[in-house]
Amino acid sequence: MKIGITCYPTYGGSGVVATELGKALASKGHQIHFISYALPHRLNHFIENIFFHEVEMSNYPLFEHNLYTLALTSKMLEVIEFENLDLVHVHYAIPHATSAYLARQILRKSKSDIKVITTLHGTDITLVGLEPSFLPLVKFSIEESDGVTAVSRFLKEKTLINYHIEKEIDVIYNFIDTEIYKRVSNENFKKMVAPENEKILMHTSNFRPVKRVSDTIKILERVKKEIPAKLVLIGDGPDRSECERLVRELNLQKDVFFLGKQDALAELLSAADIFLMPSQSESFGLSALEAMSCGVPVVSSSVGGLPELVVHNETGFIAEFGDIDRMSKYVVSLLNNEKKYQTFSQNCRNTAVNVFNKDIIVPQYEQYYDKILGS
Ligand code: GMT
Repeated sequence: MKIGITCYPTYGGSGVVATELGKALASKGHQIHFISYALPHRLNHFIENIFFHEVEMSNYPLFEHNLYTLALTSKMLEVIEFENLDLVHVHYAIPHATSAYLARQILRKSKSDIKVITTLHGTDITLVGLEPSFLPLVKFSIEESDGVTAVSRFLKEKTLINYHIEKEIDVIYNFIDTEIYKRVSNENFKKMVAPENEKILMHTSNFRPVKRVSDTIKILERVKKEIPAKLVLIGDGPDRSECERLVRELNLQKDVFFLGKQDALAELLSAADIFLMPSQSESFGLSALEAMSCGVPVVSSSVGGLPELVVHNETGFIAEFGDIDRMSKYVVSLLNNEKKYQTFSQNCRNTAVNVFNKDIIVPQYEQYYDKILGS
């Protein structure tokens, strides 16, 4: 199959899923054409069957705001025609689903056709998509897509309810390469962070307000009263300065490590005892899955799609978002019970391998493509 994939090329989870999907499909012999404004960051070396097409932006002085949606449409049209694509699969509805819709309509004028599949990831539906300036267009673009998938049951239900849509939406969960995300020895890092063998709590995110990163610091403060512990924060974003300020205010400078953006995540996650995800909204929680695949139990909020991933009292614990006391108690109780901890850790790895494995989920996308192309 010849497939066009459009996604945000940055560190966000939707871009990661789109890029890993493209790589997995390419390894199975499909020809994949990424169309975006920059090279997705996980495509940093040559991979057979993968091509990248950069969307060029005009800087004409009259256009005070950039017209990316239109430039993307034109690039999609060019690639669809020149490369003879079978379908375009866009990740994150805004504005990608709208550009793909426009491209398809333009092609229909010249009697050719292309199938458009939209995968919904999160805030495109639960947050920014609901803003009045986007809502009608998001609803329309979803309704007009030939196929729509969502990364959790929660997100599917939210889409149908919030946008009054009656369309069939298939749930295809996010996936993980369990051969890359697995526990490896990382004694040097452990020694650096926890020289006295303290327990290590970890969190990775883009430090957006919705992630509630400051809650992880408040959890550490409470946990430390019961067990010697450290906190490692990976990633960067708007809330980082505020978190650094909170660390100083609580006098936790020696206990909290800000690593910034990192690539070798499996090595870092392998050093963790508990992964924290106290988000206010989370349609799936890909970084929690990355941790679970490395055998790290998760203590998270119970919002969105998280309960579909973090099974309470099996692979971790969930609590209402903002309930820092309860999350801290869960961390302490799990870290104090070695037998239970080992069972949870094994459950996490098993869930990643048996439920969310790349080899299980990627064929679901292939079957979905066949279904849409045959319809
Ligand atoms: O929706 C976002 O905030 C951005 C998006 C991304 O690009 O990181 O994150 C969403 O998609 C991920 C991949 O499917 C999910 O794992 C995240 O849970 C989801 N984020 C939210 O729902 C806040």
